[in-house]
Order: sequence, then C-alpha cells, then structure tokens
Amino acid sequence: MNPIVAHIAKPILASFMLAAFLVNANADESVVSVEKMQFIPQIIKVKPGTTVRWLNNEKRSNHTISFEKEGIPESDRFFPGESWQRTFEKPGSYPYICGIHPEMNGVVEVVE
Ligand SMILES: [Cu+2]
Repeated sequence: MNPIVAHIAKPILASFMLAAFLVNANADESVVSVEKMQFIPQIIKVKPGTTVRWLNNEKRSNHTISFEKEGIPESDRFFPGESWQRTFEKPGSYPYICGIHPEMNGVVEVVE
C-alpha cells in the first residue's frame, strides 16, 4: 500500500473497529434463529432489559412465538426474513413454543 494511503487508512480502520466493538459491547438485543423447524439456540441466557428477536431463517415455513404458560397473546405469524421480538425486564425462566408447530420449543433464561 502507498505509505500516504496507509497513513490515512489506518486511523479510519481503527475507528471502525472501535465503533464495531462499542456497538457489540452495548448490545441489548439477542437473536434466536428460527431454521429447520428449530429455535437456535434452544436455550438463550440474557440479562434483564434484553430484547430477544426471533428471526425466521426458513426457506418457506412461517412460525409464531407463544408463551402459553404466561397466558399472553401469541405473536403474529412471521415469515422468512421477518422477525418478532420481546423485551425481558424481570429475571426468570420463560419457556415458549411455536403456536403452529407445538413440538418446536425453547426457553429464554433472564439472569442478572
Ligand atoms: Cu413453527
């Protein structure tokens, strides 16, 4: 690389890397991938205040998220490329299923 270009590029690259690190360090969102009729990871551990986003990575299938034991309304169906999210404020164990495919299940563990 031309030394002048390198002189300019290095600090720019460093600041991009720092920004990426800071975004990651402050992440209060966790993603569960929905693929091949499974929630991945099946058990996700998060801190209070975290938003968990379920992202449909299927080719065709649509799904819902149902915290049926809590008795709260089931999510709308979300299709490939779409997601649904919920923010968890209180510590606890939050089991859920897919309302369309009840054999699909997962747990959000909210731990201080
Ligand atoms: Cu499903």
